[in-house]
Amino acid sequence: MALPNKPVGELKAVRDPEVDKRDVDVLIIGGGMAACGTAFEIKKWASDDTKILLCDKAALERSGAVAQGLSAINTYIGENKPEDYVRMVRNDLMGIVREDLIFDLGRHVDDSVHLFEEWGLPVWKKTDDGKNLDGKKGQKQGTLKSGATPVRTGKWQIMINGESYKRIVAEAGKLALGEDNIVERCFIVEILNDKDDPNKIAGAVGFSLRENKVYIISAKVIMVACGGAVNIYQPRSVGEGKGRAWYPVWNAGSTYTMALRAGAELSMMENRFTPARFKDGYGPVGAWFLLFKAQTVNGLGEAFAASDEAKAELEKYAPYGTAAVTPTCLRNHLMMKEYKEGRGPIIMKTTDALAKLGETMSKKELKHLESEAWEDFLDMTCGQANLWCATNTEPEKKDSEIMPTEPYLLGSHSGCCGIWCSGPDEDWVPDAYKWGYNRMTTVKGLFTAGDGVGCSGHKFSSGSHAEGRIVAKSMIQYLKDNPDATSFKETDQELVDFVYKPVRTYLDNYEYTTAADVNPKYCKPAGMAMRLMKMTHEYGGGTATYYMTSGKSLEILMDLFDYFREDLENIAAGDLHELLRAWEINHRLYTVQAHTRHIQFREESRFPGFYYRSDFMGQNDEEWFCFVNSTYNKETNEWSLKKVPYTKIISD
Ligand code: SFD
Ligand code: AMP
Repeated sequence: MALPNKPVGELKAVRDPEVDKRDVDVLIIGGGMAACGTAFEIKKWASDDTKILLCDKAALERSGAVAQGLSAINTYIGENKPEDYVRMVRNDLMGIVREDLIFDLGRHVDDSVHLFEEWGLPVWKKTDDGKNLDGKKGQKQGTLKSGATPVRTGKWQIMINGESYKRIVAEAGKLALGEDNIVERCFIVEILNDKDDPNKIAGAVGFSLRENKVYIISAKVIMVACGGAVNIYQPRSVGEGKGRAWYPVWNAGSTYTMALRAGAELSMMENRFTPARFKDGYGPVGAWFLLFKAQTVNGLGEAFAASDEAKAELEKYAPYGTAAVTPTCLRNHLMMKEYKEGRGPIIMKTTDALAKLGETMSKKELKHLESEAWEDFLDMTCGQANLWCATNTEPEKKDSEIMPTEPYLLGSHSGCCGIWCSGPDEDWVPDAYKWGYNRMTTVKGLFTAGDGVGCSGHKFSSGSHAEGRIVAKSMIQYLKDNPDATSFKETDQELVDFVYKPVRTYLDNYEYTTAADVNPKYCKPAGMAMRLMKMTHEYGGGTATYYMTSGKSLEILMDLFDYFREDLENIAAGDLHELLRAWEINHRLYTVQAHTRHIQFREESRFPGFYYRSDFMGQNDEEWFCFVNSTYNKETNEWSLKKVPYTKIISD
């Protein structure tokens, strides 16, 4: 249950918090799409006496990437084949993906979409004469499960009225799991390993955002699904626009950091996502490209993406660049080329697109189309709609600029970084890809889903939910095989001291100066956040350098990370939200270190448009057509990286 907000101000942190100890069989960390899938599914497989706990740093109804809602479900297989879904994902991610995980997801995802509709999510439908019906009218056409036709934007995407998407999905998860088994406003800081087997999990530690309380949780099996990582690079929106980003600012790389610190192997952490978005408001472009068939032009008004020069550029990246749908990174790459050669900005011709669609519509239908254009943003990025209002932008009268954003790390959207997981234990899955329990990481008892699973992008909201459900079944299977209690070596006192260290640093030193934020004895999270983002922005291929980095820049960055890590020991927090930010910075640091170390290791530019190595431009299939995996040793602060072979399962 979530505790209510305090009537005024922040809750001051105290030196000695209360300790709340829990002993459960299953711990679910996170409350997003994946975790809600697990919450919904798990009791079906567990025995009645299985103790399950879910901890979310926020409130399930509006937490994670779907907080504001969404206007499309980007993975619905429908009339397509899961094999073709694998081919699409493989092409979009430049060839190196885990086809077992993707196929497994593709064959299960539609069931989650059918459930969403059953729970009340309005899905747009096509009429027999090809018209689009949304809202209640769409619902009257019948359900997808009963054979109604969705409004497809692309081959895989369907339109929804999804402002309340997360509330609907959370409600079902909460109901199935029971509110007593859910702790909201609880930030998990660290996963704890078993005292006798360092490659096995035994619990986790976190703290409350509403009370001075530390949670110490023993668990036999854990799922970590805390989404991706945002604000690891300086965003384009700074100063007055600070806080705006496309992916959810509150997802701080906790998935990757907690897993890597527990010893889990990561994979393809070099991959990132720098989505083309409506400039400054970060409004998504998918509906504009696919549903409204809008075109982009450069600053000279040229349709640059269709030019002969663009074709020649894409041919360099065949077979991906020459495929029917250009991979996301290469679409960006073409834009970056325009910017770099002085032909920016890039303009989305919203006016032409709506005018063309309007040619065959009545006045009423046209009005409805215009309101759909607004709803696309009001459903999932309402800041973009605000920006349109603020800048007198009526999309039918005035075009908008689009631009690739700062880098985000994620494994569920059009990126594929994450944790190296076992695939399904089935005979068509290569031995190197499976070790017993589907979606278990390389640490015994630690599972992940959604943004956490590496090498398997394009799951989106529906796929993340479906993957959470796959994990539910798999965790219970693991629990049945491993019923014995686990225990960690840390004492309660050590764990409290660890989690509340920033509070103690603050209380010990704040009286030394008159301004709480300026103190020679500590650093505050706000300043550390800016410092981290400046480092990665300039040296790690941020927007400052058009996503370009090099061996030398990365070498400097690694040094800066070391100083940063030392200073993090002196981070201070005066209230509970500041304590949250202190730990978020810590999680961001480890995540972005993993990211840039992978970029350093992979001596090629596999994903042009997402990032470039100036010293290794172009792809080098001979040496680098493989996964890059890494591990971290928290006792020695050492990273190890290696190449892992790729196996093709689905033919071209
Ligand atoms: O338009 C801790 N996504 C889209 N998916 C679609 O299907 N259609 C779209 O239209 C999509 N688009 C889109 C999308 C996302 C965003 C932000 C926008 C637009 C603006 C992607 C999906 O949303 C995404 O794939 C899934 O949500 C991923 O699911 P998951 O479960 O991996 O992550 P989450 O939902 O963000 O949840 C994370 C949870 O973890 C919690 N958390 N809890 C405890 N301790 C910690 N340390 C924690 N750290 C985080 C969070 O509170 C949250 O509950 S479009 O662009 O294409
Ligand atoms: P976005 O709004 O960019 O997140 O995209 C939503 C969905 O549309 C995702 O499945 C994207 O892969 C897809 N998409 C976006 N833009 C294009 C495009 N220009 N061509 C093909 N697919 C696209």
